[in-house]
Formats: sequence, structure tokens, C-alpha cells
Amino acid sequence: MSALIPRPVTQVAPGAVHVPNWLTLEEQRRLVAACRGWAAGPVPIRHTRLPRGGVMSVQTVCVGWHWQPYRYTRTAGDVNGARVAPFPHWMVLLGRRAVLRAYDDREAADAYTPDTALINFYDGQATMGMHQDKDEESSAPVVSLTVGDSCVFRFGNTETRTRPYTDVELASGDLFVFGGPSRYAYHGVPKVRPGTGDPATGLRSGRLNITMRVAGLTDTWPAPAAAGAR
Ligand SMILES: O=C(O)CCC(=O)C(=O)O
Repeated sequence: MSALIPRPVTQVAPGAVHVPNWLTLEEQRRLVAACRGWAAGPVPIRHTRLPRGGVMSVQTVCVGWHWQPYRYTRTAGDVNGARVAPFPHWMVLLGRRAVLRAYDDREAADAYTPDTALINFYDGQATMGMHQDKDEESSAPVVSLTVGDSCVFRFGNTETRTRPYTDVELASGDLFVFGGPSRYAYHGVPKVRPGTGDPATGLRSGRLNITMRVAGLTDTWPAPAAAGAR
């Protein structure tokens, strides 16, 4: 029923834009297939352990750079020590298209070169608390894609994890970009709506979220993969 109600493109806050139904079904299928591959390795998808002993309810796998609280590395020392899968060029192009669609700014889109993505899988119970994405050295926008079940995406302000915030319904295929004055806004996912996804995406249940970012880091030399190989 809700698919019959058009959902307009909305600027949720300055620099924060929600574009419903941005990905085609075929693009969603390809993303699911790619994420399934990355979930298997070289660094398998896992529940991230937090420094104070907690475990995140979402499962996460990274490409390009590996995120662990609260830094990026090339190798996943907190999982299996392997180097993360490279960030594919097709995702750079997808990120540029996303920025162009959200901001209608060709220069900003052409300059956007994401080099890391966090791929989060939410089962029906998983949530994500309000937080800022601030482990990146770059303030380039974050591009967020949803595939599978819908969720409530809470988008707040840059000062506090509490109100004021806006609850946005993110559905399969939706794009959300936050940059500029909203780049460091607190955000989170208080609720996933089980059973709302279309199995034709290849995801039978749960929600997949892909956030592309610019880590803005440079490799140290020798690169981790080459270290010790003399
Ligand atoms: O799942 C989402 O939509 C948000 C994910 C997120 O906030 C993050 O990965 O930092």
C-alpha cells in the first residue's frame, strides 16, 4: 500500500538529503551479491566489540579500510588479522552519482572519492545508537544506501545525541547523503521493520546498509601486506 504513496526527495537538514527509491532493483541485487561476497571474507562479517566490553547488535564488514572502534586500519586486527577487501572502482562511481543526485553539484560529485565502506547487516532486533561519524580524517559527505527491510533512521544535530532530531523512514533502494553542515550530525537506527523488504533483492530478511566515506588516510610504508616479505 505504502508503495502507492509517492515519497518526495527531502532535505532533512542543511546538507542532509533523503532520496527515496534511488537504486533500481537490479542495482540492489548487485549490491546484495557484492556484500554477500565481502561478508564471507577475507575479513568475515562480525559483531563489533566495543572497548568497554559491549558488542554491537549489527554485524559489520568493511571494504577499503577496516573500521574498529574508533579508528581505521588496513588489516582487521580485532577480527582475523587479514587485510580488508579493496574498495572497488564501481563503488567510487556509485558514490559520485549519489552525491550528484543529492546535491546537484557536478564539481562536488566529481571530487568525491570514497575509499571505505561500512556494510552493516541488521536482523529484526538490531539497532544502532546515536553517534557521530568522526573517525575519518576527511569531512567529505557520507553516502548511505539501504537494501532490504525498512528502518527508522534518526537524524539529529551536531551538538547532542538527543533532540532535536528527525525520524526518517528508509526503505529498500533509498539514498541518504549527509555532508556540509550535517556531516557530524548524530544519527542512529532505533528500529528495523522486519518483513518489509522485497526478497527479489536477494535478501530474504534483514536490512543491509552501506555507508561510503572518505577515510582520508594514507598508508604507512611498508604497506601492511608487504611488511616482512623480503
Ligand atoms: O544503518 C544506517 O542507516 C546507519 C549506519 C551508521 O550510522 C553507521 O554505519 O555509522
